Amino acid sequence: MFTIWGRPTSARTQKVLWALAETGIEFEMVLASGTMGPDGSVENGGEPYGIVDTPAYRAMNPNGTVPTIKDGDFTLWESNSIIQYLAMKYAPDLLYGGDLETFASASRWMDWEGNVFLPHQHTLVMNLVRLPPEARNPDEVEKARRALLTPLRIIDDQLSRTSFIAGENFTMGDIPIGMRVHRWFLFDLETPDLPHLRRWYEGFRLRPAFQRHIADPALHLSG
Ligand SMILES: N[C@@H](CCC(=O)N[C@@H](CS)C(=O)NCC(=O)O)C(=O)O
Repeated sequence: MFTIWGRPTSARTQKVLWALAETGIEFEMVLASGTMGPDGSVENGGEPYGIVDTPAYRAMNPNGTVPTIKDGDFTLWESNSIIQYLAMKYAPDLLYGGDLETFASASRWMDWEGNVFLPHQHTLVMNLVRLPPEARNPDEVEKARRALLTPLRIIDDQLSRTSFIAGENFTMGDIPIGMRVHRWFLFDLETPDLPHLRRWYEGFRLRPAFQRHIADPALHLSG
């Protein structure tokens, strides 16, 4: 039995759901969150899904964050580590071509997503979607937009040389950055010409796993 605890609007949960759908394994999802629930975010008066503050959940994930997975007796948190686990256990050929160097290259882009792209996109999410309108800061939005232009160009440059982020085939490395790039376009901010990134984006958007768990704008734009 494979279980994931998370919420559908969480970027980190979405990445894992995309990877799970790529593997095709059966899983159960338990809705869990301290900050959002069925009626939106706690910031906007909604009730959270909960669970993350219970002793049973904290015993699995002491951070009280989502996602967490349980595969049989094995428990794991940290979204990108979960994706790497899924890749190695269930889909090495599909998610890294069964090749160590491709795995390392994809893994590097996954770290980069968390270290370089995510902090600025988090600012955008808060100031465009999650915070109540009176608490949003347009200067912060512009600063974060500008800060993301460099990483977007780095992705575009990589994709001018390879079809996908870690080589000629789709890998697990495309999942975290792909989700972030989708969010970037949904925010509809001023964007430079990024022809290689656009070509890659138009391609992976057709994947059924992306369509199922990432594509819907409401998953990214509802606070
Ligand atoms: N580095 C962790 C971060 C986990 C994290 O902060 N998740 C967010 C959702 S994207 C969260 O739990 N937010 C609070 C909540 O929903 O209760 C990971 O990648 O899994």
